[in-house]
Amino acid sequence: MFYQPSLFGSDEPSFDSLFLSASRSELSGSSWIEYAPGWLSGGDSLFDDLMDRLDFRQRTGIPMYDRLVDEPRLTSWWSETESDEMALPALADIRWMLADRYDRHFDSIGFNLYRDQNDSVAWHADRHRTCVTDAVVAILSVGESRPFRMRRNRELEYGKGVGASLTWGLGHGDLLVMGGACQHEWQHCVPKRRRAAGPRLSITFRHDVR
Ligand SMILES: O=C(O)CCC(=O)C(=O)O
Repeated sequence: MFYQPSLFGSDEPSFDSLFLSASRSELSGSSWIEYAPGWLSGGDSLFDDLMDRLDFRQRTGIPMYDRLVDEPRLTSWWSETESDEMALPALADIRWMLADRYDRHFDSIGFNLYRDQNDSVAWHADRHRTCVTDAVVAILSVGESRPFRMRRNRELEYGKGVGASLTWGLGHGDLLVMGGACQHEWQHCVPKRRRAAGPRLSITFRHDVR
């Protein structure tokens, strides 16, 4: 069954409130991933709406090996403490739906715009692991499909050899949720792509961000 928020016209975004396509994978350690392909439909109008409303910027001075570089993507940020809920009306129902399913109060949303195949984010784990032990991070992807990769955290694996990485192809309307100890035991990245790619927006819901 698809629930339809009342914001848009005929192709308004709707999401699978029963999470029928969701499947959970237990990862080694005490981490898990839930992946719901096609969770959102009407992603085109959501993409357009967010592009109109958000201000994106490029972070600079990001350490990369022995250099400081410009981050190869654009970002924007919404937080409950600093912004009005109605600044992003299309996401209000989605935020509450995720809160209900994952039992977390998602108080901030990060937006990452990968303009083309050359934009990417390097291997990392989310920084708010320093204040939350069992973080749930929900990523809703709209626009071009990009691979989302995960590998065991290299610091934990030191001396044990390099394990294989796991890959999900995150397409238009797909939802991927990381939970348990993912931000401690695992790292994730979105690599550059060789093949030409149009824009992709990842909408990343986090809780207890301080
Ligand atoms: O764009 C994505 O799917 C991942 C985003 C991410 O890992 C981050 O911003 O920390």
